[in-house]
Amino acid sequence: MHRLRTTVARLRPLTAAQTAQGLPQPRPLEIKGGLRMFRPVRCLNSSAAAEPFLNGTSSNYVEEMYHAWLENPRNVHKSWDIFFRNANAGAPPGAAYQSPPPLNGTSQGLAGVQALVGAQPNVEKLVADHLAVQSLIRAYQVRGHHIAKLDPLGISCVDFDDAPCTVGFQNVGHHVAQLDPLGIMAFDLKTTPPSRIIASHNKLGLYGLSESDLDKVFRLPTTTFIGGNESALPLREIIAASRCVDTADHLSLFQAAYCQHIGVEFMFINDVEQCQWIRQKFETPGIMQFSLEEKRTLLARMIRSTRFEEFLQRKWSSEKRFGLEGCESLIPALKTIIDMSSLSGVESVIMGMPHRGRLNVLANVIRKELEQIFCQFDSKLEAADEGSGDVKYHLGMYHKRINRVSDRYITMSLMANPSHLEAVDPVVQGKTKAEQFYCGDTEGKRVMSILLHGDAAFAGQGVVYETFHLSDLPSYTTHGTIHMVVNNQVPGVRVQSYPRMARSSPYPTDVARVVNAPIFHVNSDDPEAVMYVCKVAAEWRNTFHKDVVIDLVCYRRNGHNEMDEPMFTQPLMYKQIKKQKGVLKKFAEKVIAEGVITAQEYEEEITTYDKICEEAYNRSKDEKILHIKHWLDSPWPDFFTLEGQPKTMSCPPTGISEEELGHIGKIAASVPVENFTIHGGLSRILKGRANMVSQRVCDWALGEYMAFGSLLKDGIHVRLSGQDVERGTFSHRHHVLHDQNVDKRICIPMNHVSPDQAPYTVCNSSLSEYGVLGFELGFAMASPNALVLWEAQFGDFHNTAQCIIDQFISSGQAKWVRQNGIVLLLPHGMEGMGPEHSSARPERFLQMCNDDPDVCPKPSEDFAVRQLYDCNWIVVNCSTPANYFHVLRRQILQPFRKPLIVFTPKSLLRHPEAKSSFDDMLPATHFKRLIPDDGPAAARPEEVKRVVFCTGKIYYELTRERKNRGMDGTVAVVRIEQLSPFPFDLVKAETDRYVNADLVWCQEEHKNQGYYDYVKPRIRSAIKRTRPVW
Ligand SMILES: Cc1ncc(C[n+]2csc(CCOP(=O)(O)OP(=O)(O)O)c2C)c(N)n1
Repeated sequence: MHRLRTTVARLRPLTAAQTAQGLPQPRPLEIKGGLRMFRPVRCLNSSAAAEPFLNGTSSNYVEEMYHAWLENPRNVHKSWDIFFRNANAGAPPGAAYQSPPPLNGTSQGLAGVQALVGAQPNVEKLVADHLAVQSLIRAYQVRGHHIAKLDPLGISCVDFDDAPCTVGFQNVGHHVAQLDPLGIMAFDLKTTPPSRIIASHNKLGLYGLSESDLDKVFRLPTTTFIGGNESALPLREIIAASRCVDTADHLSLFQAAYCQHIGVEFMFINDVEQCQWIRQKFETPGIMQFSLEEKRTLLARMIRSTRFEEFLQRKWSSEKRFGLEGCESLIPALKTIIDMSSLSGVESVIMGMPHRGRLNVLANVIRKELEQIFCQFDSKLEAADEGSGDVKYHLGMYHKRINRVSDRYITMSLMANPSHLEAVDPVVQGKTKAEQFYCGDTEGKRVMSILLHGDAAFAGQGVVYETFHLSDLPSYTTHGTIHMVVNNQVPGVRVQSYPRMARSSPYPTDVARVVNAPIFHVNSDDPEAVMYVCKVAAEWRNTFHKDVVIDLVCYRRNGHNEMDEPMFTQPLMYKQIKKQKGVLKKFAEKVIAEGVITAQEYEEEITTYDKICEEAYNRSKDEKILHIKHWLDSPWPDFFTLEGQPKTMSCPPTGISEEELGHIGKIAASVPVENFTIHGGLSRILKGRANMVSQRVCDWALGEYMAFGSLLKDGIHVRLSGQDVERGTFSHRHHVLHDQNVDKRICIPMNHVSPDQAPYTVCNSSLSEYGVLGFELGFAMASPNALVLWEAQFGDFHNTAQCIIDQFISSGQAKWVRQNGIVLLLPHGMEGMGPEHSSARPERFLQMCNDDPDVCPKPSEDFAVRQLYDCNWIVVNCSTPANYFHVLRRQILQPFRKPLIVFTPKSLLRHPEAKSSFDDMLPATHFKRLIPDDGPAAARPEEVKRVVFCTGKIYYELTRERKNRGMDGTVAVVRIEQLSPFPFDLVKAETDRYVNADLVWCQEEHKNQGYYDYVKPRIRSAIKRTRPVW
């Protein structure tokens, strides 16, 4: 009760008139920025109802009353006056108090009580008014963006529900609900103060306010910066008055902050500090100011952006170029982000973007030589290397240059991307993470990413969501990405007409809300607003290292491409677009009127840039050959020769010394940290490993340990990522040990192999295949000196990442001359899990191999390596731990990088026969592409009636059956361990040995699945079709 009354005293509103008339000790009226500002005034001689006598603990309050009374007894209420007089006269504690005198005369008692009761509704109104104003303020913060003028065409079709919506407890109450049955929920949601808010524009009545309240002065809550230095304002200035006001001069402060060309969506963020930060950036009066220099730079950038597209249009009017017309502000937007980031210490920016505006970004942001861009429009240009066609809008780029604003070097790379929209998002994240990792940038202060999106793709593609969900995971975070949505309000190529048909969310950006990324919607026809928003976004990223989204609301002046007729499907929109004055023109007129630049200077600037383009165009005619390798987003300069070739065409043996095997084996069987208690079951597993080491054998997990450990020892970073990879889905790996007594205490023995080893990263991923595989692919792009592996929990799950496999992994080199050594581990085997959950679908991977089934490559000394160099990827199914060990090491020791697909076993992980001796892993040993039969059949090959070729685990079933049937001497079982590139030479050698045998392929998969369709024609080619293959 005491608190409420104290608050009531503070909240009492004064009308502006009262304030100006000078009620007790009025403070001066100030004029600021054309707005009247009122200082708050404390009224201490308020009514008995407003200030009933307080007992108890309000010492501050009493003290204030006392000081006010000392100044002038009339400043305070009669009851306080009597109290202080009595107290000063020496009345004992408790005796100084007298009941308040009645307001209407001298009689006390009932009349006094009635007076209090009668005044109560005023108190309630007082409280209600202030709460209403707070609600209104919050409503602007929450929903101001709904009425912001974001659409440059003024025809926005996004229909926001104007019905009252309550937030507050309803919105954030779930943050404090006790949801975790264990009561140990680690997730710490900071709550915004719960309150009930009705957001609706110009509906004072809904808040219990009326026009007569507009001149009352209200104290501002601490959750707004709208008052600048003032802590109270008249309602009229806080919010929009009931009648619509058009000119900026007459806008209310909240309208100016939230309802103009910038719409800020942030109130869903559950961090008070972050919300306050954003409020300060957008509410502080006069905060959006630019220097003359900034305005000039902005104009120059707008000129480049606009004139570049116009130049292309003039020169190649009948070519597709996916131009930026209608969103020319994108270029200054990106450049502002890069300037700000460079100023704050960022040295490398990695970007991913779709086709629209890509050439402009290459020319004016990355600063690729213009002639290199123009020459690509020449149809006679020949490719010098293996890269393939239609790459103009897909090529990547890497460029280091001085940033003029910060005067510091900055490297910019634009990742090559496929047509599949948004597929590049996680790849950019992975590459960014890798660059951060390799330069020790643990907080993302030196390397950052920017992702550009189309509005339809951002809303529609699930990988956007998957990528957002990586953004705050320790092993996947890139410490904040700036997302820029080129929202031209045309959701699709040409078939769909309205956003209403393309998504179910009001904005295309709503997906970002799941990670609490603030969303800044901005009208792209206001370049200054765009620049401001970009500055804030860069500062946000630099301050909080979290994702942020800029929704650049624009339009598409042409169709999907320049050849398209948009009027077919969007007649009204395009009528409006035809009338729309270009943004450059509008902005130039504005800054010329402001005196920032003269009309003549403007024309000169245009002429200068046009001349630059013209000269580059002339030079471009000299380019006869297109070198796609000049368009690499991640060059590996020391890995190749200057000509971009492998330094050798041989691969050293992949075995390691006995001593090294023993040492790594010991680490794999130990807990290399003191006082660390592991689970009893795990102790048994480690003991089993120790036994194997003493017997000089490896099972699958130990073979993998040997490969990883030895590479780490040689300074090769190893990163293994995927769902449950730390333990291994089949509980065989256990690379991360957990202390059973200390929560979250872990130990990774692999990081204890050697003092100067490379770090080992093993990380359980989120439950995503598309996003995580894309991420790891990007990680593997950053450096050739890392073994990056992604393991599917079960092999069939790779199909949700099919886009990354099809678009990047299988075809990346052919399209972009881009090598990548990513390893896919795909548990495979028909082991009782049903038809859709057993197979990693080897047939699909084999179908995408580029080796010709009908052509046996010529035998040569470096046959095996050359075959690897020529293939698009390597597909293996190893039957022994030793071969798995070798193939992993070969990935790094071979002089180039190729993706490696490994079908890994399930039951073989614990199969007693699926073990390898150390002898098979010693120096001079290597990966066996084919393992011949080494039993009685091989000893007397002429007696063999049948050679059974197979791959993987079925070998063990075949040999058991052969033994059971007493056929060891008549049936040879040959394992093809490397399916692609196909070991034509070794298969031929085997068939030559068994001259009297028929040739059979055996697999556990159905005949139209598995390997049969791939191997059969190749075996036949290997033997020149001299014998049938069954
Ligand atoms: C995954 C995928 N599906 C479909 C397409 C075909 N496509 C190319 S551009 C485009 C429209 C994309 O719209 P939006 O994201 O709004 O970008 P805009 O073209 O309008 O800039 C579509 C559907 C594609 N490239 N990728």
